[in-house]
Amino acid sequence: MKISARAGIAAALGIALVAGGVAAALRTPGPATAAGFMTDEDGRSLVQHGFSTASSAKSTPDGFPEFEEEELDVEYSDMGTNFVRFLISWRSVEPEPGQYSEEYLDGVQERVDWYAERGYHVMLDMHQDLWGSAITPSGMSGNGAPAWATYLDGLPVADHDMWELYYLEPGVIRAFDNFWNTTGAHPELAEHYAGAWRVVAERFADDPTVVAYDLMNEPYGGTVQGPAFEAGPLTTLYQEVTDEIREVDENTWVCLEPQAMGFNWGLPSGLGRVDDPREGEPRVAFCPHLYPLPMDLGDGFSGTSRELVEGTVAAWRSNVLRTAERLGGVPIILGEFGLDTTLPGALDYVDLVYETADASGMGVAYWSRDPGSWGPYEVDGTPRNLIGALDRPYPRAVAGELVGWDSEPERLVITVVPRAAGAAGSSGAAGSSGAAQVSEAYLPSDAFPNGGEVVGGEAVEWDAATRVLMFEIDPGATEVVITPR
Ligand code: MNI
Repeated sequence: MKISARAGIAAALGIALVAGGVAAALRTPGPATAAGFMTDEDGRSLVQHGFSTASSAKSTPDGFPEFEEEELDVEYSDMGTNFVRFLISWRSVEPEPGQYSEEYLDGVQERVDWYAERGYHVMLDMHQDLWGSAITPSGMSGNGAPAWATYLDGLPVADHDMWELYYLEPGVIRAFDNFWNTTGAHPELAEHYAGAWRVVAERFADDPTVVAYDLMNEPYGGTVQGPAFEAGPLTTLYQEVTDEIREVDENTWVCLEPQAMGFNWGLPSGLGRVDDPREGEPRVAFCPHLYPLPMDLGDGFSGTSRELVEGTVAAWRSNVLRTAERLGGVPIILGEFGLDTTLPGALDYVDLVYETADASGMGVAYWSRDPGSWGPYEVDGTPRNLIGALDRPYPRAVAGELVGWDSEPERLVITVVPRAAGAAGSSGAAGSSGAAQVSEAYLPSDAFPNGGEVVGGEAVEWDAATRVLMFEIDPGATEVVITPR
């Protein structure tokens, strides 16, 4: 990969900033784990394991990923996923101002149903990178926003080899400044964006498979950057979109991303709290991304890069937990991390990220489900090395108060807040159905061919076809340990 002098300087600056972030993280230890989880109808804590599906949706004319139903069966059988961060786009929902595409929403529904039939949950991700495809005449660079919402005001957008550098182009910065109304010229754009979300929420409000809306992929502030952007226009937009969604949908979680630049590298966020107008407990979550800077620059996880990346992951974790606490003790889903797994040490990095997410109580969506060097399969469908790293034991649903878990190839340790005998979550509690007290863990076939032995609880049922173990947790237990039987 060719790296320009400007990128080199940006990189050096970034590394200095990240090093500063690490020092800050070590000085002020924050919360150790997420304070909340999304829950199912029975109140069980849900853990998400899956992919962002898929990058190909950014550029297909119909806005759908190049992904077929059969591929979902293959994915389940290879990795036991239960979740997808499914890419949708503003350009597809609202192709002309105020005109919404029912045909597109039908297509999204059709795909959501594939997941529903297999017991998955879906988070719809309103994706954008570099604003939209209308930033250049070729349409080859950005994605997300419709052409009619793209106001470059005559400013140039030069071509680059490294895609991130388009973010520094005057025309792209202006497109964002118009959206956030920093220019004062286009207050209608954010209203349209919230309106597009309302239409999506109207469609999926009563669909139990769609559990969350990721309100904006990798937000970028144009000329307003960092905490000024996050605490200002970004928090304001999230509040407006949340209010609009709640007019039609009281149930689905809204998931907030921080500014991508900086946070993805381990720096803190200035995102403000969003109030959920729904009745009852708020359903707001935090969906950050993780892309350590040395890896953006094409390094693997070895040598000097390995130490910088380890420092980044530690700083990122503490900033994620601190931000989630500030947002109200909200659930966390790592919405994107990923890398070219042909790089040295790549699978060790994947392990490190899962260990970090597991110990902190975060769901994970790997970037991405596309074939090729970052993905689980080659273009011809041949399985890649990533599969072994992603096919790990994990708790899918836990009855009771989940804290975190530790997943080794032949051992899954689930940490919970102990409950008293007879309290909600115990088997045979008066007046509640048996099903609500059962927890579920996914156990890979290689290490757990016959299911699992449970210490700190009791195995109830092993489904050899789905490789899901149902189990109950003993009253008073702080830990459930599952090993192969
Ligand atoms: O790493 C980034 C990223 C770097 C820099 C910037 N700015 C300069 C604003 C923004 C974002 N993004 C990583 C991944 N995110 C997209 C999809 O959301 C993936 O294609 C990237 O690999």
